[in-house]
Amino acid sequence: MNEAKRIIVTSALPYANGPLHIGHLSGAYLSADIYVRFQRMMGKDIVFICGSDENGAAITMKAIKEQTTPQAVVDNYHELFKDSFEKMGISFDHYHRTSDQLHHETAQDFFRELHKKGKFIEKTSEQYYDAKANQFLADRYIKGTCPKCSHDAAYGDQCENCGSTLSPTELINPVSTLTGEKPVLQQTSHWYLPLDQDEDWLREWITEGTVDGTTHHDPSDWKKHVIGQCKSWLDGGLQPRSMTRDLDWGVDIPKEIPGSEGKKLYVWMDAPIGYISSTIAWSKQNNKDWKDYWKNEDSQLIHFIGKDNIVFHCIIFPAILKAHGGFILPTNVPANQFMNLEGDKISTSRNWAVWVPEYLENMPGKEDELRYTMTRNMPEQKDSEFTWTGFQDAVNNELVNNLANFVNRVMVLTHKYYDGKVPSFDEDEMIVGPEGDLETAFHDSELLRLFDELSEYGDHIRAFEFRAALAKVMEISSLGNQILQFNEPWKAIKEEPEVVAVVMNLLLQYCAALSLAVRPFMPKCADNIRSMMSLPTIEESGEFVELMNMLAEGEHLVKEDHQLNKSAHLFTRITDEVIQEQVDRLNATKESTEEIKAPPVKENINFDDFTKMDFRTATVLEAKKVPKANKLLELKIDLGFEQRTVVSGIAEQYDPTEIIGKKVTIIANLAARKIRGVESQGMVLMAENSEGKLSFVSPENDWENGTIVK
Ligand code: B3M
Ligand code: ZN
Repeated sequence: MNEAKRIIVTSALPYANGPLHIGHLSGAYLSADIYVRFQRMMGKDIVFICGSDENGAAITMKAIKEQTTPQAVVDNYHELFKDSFEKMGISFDHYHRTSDQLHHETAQDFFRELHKKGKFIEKTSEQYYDAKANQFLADRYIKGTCPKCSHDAAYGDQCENCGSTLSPTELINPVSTLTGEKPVLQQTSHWYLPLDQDEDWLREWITEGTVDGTTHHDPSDWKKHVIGQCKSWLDGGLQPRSMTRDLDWGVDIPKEIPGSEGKKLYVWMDAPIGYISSTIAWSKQNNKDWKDYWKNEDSQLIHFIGKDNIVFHCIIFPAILKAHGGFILPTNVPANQFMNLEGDKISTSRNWAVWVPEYLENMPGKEDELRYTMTRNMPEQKDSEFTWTGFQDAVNNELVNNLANFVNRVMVLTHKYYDGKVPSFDEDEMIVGPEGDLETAFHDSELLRLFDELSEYGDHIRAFEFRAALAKVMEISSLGNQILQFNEPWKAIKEEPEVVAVVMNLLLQYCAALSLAVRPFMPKCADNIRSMMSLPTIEESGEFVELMNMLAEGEHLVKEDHQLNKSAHLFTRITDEVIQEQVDRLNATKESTEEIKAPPVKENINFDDFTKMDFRTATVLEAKKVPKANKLLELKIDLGFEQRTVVSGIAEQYDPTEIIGKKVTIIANLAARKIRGVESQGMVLMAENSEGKLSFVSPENDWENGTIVK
């Protein structure tokens, strides 16, 4: 794989129908920002693209609910997003919007090109029509009784009570949410993308990383859960997917195409094209050619998204790009898993979230603290958890006690002993290293240690392992604290001033290196360190390359006699009161849940009976529906010492794609039995609540598969 000349990075376009919450940040925005800031410091030609996703039924539903217009809804959230992203330091090169005319034209040109090339198949089908509203109804505009659990307010596409995926015609007693009328089935035609015809090349591209036998990327660079989800979709068989809808809001089908009247582009066709229209807008403002980034094989395309968007970015959009022709395909789609909140899934409808605008209002000036906490808990490989006490611990025990404390001590001692000037020193002086052993004045070899640590840091970021890269930064700060602790300059200054000079000079090099390493994660903290040290502001244009060259040459990052500015505290402690306030605020919004009525306990068994059962931890590797069995999924489970097939009755609540990588508990010595023709070798433990909702019983820690549960 040759080095990319250009990189285009996109973050999922947030739906403009609700504020951003921390789950959005951890999923697609903070991760991308860390990566882009680092690559800018590597001197890369990189462009960071996003914008508001303003089309689709979700927007018009919100407008109806708020008795306003779709444009008013998207205008409000578009401004709110821009403000939130800017304050959180998400440094897009261009933030566009899909209600914009340029986007409509770009998306229409895309549709026109596919239509001209005969890439669509036109199909007529029956859809619900509301005669009073005089329009066809999108799935979400239809409500009725769920055929699976009899919940009386299921939507046309999904029952939120039992989680079943539905189609509108399955609903019992459907009504239109627009007028309350009973809708009638009417014929309508749409343009479908025959994804079934893309299955072969998509499978090759996803699993081999090749296109028509030519290497495109290395699949081992992709996250396993992303590939696993794509394989599940491919194994399930791709179906033709309609790329148009009967809607009154969104991108018109080009007027010259017969039958286009009243039809709009499917939002998941138009939204990803929003990345391209946003790049076009950016290129116009920056005198660049957008085609260099989207149509040139020596460019790389990287999509940052949450796991619920994987199929759209790894299957549907690549199929659209390939159908159009001339576009590059994504080199990587490092989708994150979900961030949960205080033991529960973040939920917009249940208002169970830490909303970014609220955080910014309640915790002014603490953007870097949130960036730090979100990164150290980033759900890179599996779902993770945000808790307010965890936030407090991360800030107080790590940012304050480690990083801020280290930089402050070095600054204060330099002012105290050398009037704030970087001291000169004797190269041959002995000092105590971070391992606590007395070593020769290894000042320059110590700089090589910094070089090694920062090389690993850079490798982690390039591999989208942001937690590990951040841990490296904190490790360097800890090493610095250890050198301080072992050499005790406050004592040695009288008897061995020459030792103190080496130590303080060295630790000032550490601080200068940290100011750059911190930058992608906490830009304000980085600027504060640079300003305290009276070093040039970071412009994010190749500084990291320069740093590494200097360290490799043993060159000092701050020169002798360089005058520091006054020292200041980088972070302050978060008090219990502040945390309690956030927890109370969160709980005040949580709707009360009915009293859970647990079924009676079964009759007792003796301990010997219990010891006969062998429970183990395991991971779901693959999942697919069992043909003709609505309730069943066939799972491939990794038990560590072996892989097994297990059939599980969870298909009505879990989509195969969303459980790849899930940690589960299974009973491993249950005799194998055939279920609908599939031999099931064990059983996955599920908790079922009083409403019939299911939940996995997962181990708390991420230990090896096959761990005994007793
Ligand atoms: N707005 C879905 C979401 O916000 C959608 C992303 C579009 S990226 C092209 O999760
Ligand atoms: Zn249901």
